[in-house]
This record gives sequence, C-alpha cells and structure tokens, in this order.
Amino acid sequence: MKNQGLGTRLSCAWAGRKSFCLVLALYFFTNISYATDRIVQETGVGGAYTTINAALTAAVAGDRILIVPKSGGDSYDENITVNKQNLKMLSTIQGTRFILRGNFTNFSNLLLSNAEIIGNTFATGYNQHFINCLFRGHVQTESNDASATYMDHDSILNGYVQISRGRISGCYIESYDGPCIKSLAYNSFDSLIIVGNTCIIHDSVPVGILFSSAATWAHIWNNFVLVYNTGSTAGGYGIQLATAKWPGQVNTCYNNTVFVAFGSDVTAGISAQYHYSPFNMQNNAVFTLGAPGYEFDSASAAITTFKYNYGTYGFTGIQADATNNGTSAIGIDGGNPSNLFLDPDKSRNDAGCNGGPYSINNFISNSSNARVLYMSMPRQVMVNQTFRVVGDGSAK
Ligand SMILES: [Ca+2]
Repeated sequence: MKNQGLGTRLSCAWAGRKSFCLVLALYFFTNISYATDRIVQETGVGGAYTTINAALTAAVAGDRILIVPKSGGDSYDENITVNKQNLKMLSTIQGTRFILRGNFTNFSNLLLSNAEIIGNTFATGYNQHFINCLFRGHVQTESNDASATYMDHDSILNGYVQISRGRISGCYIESYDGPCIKSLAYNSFDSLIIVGNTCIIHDSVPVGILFSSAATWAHIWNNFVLVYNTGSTAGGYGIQLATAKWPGQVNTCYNNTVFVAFGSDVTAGISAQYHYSPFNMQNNAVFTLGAPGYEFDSASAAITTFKYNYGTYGFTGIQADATNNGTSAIGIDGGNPSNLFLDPDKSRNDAGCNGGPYSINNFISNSSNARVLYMSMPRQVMVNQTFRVVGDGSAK
C-alpha cells in the first residue's frame, strides 16, 4: 500500500513529464534481477529449447522457463525432475496450458502455472505453488518440516491431493481411489487451510476430506463435498476429522456442504469420531439419506463449539444445542448471526458452502486472467485496530 501511495504522489509532482515519471516509478517498483527467461518451443524457433528438460538443464536459480503450448494440443512427452531451486515454469499464452505427458517431480521454491500434467506429481521440496494447473493424476507432497504447498484454482481429475501444510483453495478434485484431500502428518508447526474446494469422491469407502495430522492446525471452510458412488459400501465420510494439532489454535470447520447421493455411501456426513483436538464447528450443511449428518463419540468434548449446523438425519454422540437443525440441510440466513460470519452481501450467514466471507463463490472463476486468488484478513476489525491483509495473485 505504501508503494501505491508513493506512485500516486510521484504522478502528481511530475505531471507533464510522464516518461521520466514512468522511469522513476519502474526504478522503485521493479526488482532488479539477472534471471534469464528460457523459452521452450516445439520447433526451436529463434533458438528456443525444444524440450522442457533442455531448458531445465540450462537454467539456474531465479530463472523463468516459459513454455509455448504445442500446436494442436500436443504434449511435451517427458518425465520432469526439477532439481534446482527458485524457478518459475509458466505457459507463454495467457489462459492456455502447456501439456506435459509424464511424471513431474519438483524441488523447492517452484511456481508452476498453467500446466496440464498427464501423470503423477510429487512435490518433494518446500514452498511450491501451483496455480491454474490441471493434474490428470495424483498430487502428493512431502516430507520435511519446511514443506509448505499452495494450490490455488487447480483441477485434479482422477486423482487426489495429499498435502502437509499450506493451502488448497478453489480447486476441483475428483477421486476414485482415496480421499480427494488428505492431510499428511509431519512434524511441522503450521496450519493447513482447505477452503472453497469442490470435492467429488467415488471411492468404494468414500472419504471426501480427511484431516489426520496431529502436527498441523486444521481450517476447513466452505468446501462442497459430493459423495457419489452407486456401488459403495458404508464406512466413508464426507469430511473425516481424525486428529489435528493443539494447543495454540482452535481448529475450525465452517460452512461446508456435504451431499451424499446414495443412502448407503457413508457412516456419517461429517465425523469427529475418535477426535481429541479442540474443534470449532459451525454453519455446516449435510444432506444424507439415512446416515447421521454428524457423528461424534465420547471424546467429542474436544468439540468446543457445535452450533448452527444443519443436517437431514441429525446428530449422534453430541448434545446439540438448539441452534442446530437435525431435520434440514437448508439454512438460508440460518448460520451464526455474528458479524464474523456475514455473507458477502452482508446478510446473515447461510449455512453451507455458499455462506460466509469465504463463500465458495469467491473461488469459482472460468478465467485464467490476472486476479487475486486468495486473501487472508481478519473476519472482524475493531475501531483503532491495526490489521493485515495479504493477497496472493497471479498474472499468468
Ligand atoms: Ca444470507
């Protein structure tokens, strides 16, 4: 914000001398870098690399690898191992993905944007960021304390995501063999934010989102989980909270929608069975046919707050208070009335994934144009309080 103000003042002071002002502004706002852009293009026109691996071999830390999508939707057929740090791999065409047919393994500090990967992805480093990518296979991260992965607006088709910490937002995930999103337990000390995702699970024992890391705080907000498998056996869950980290933060499960399409698909819509970590659970909406919407056991004292939750088949194992509704999954203006949970239109919170400040609608876009992908900010600001707003965006 300070830079923006400086730019504005410069523009006024140097009115009529725009070119100088522009140079001055660029001096202030441009990161001076000696990084090289490595172009990848199938025919090698203009000296471009013809394979991604050739560009990777030449690259050094800080470089950008700019990949021209092949004509006719053809793929680069290579297995890729990114063994250098601080690289960016980007499509050269706004909104058009380059296609890689092969497995993709990456090292640390990688930004990957507008890629389609036909194969499995193993993110073995830390601080990797995947934006607007299409994965036709699994995405699995690991494996050390520093590992953090950020996935924004990606699609994962016929695959799952396994992630230890960081964020997964606005993604579409359809899995046939394992939870759409599964937290991995590593000895990290951070949170995993799962927000605004659409998860469709077809597995025989279906679990849409599984949180099972005692080393990570869980924040699960505004996801839509569809359990859809005509041949499944019971035993699954839309959202299963096995364990999460405590103390330090209260884990949160707000404004999720779970829709179970067939009666025998799940044991419960949202489960905190065998859960021993404090959890604040509010404004969820669960549609089930016969199975309870919410399931807890004697350890559910760890559920610190259970309010304004909706479900068609009630609750088991918890003494739900009167704010909950055990006969309906529709809670328009039925969520927590606090300002903390107001809808984007400033009306009272709607239970389910469309309600609240992190409404799933914020994350749905068919555009790959430059935009803000995720903003973190306080849900409520008091008079004279300082606060921090951080936005992550993408230009390609
Ligand atoms: Ca509302």
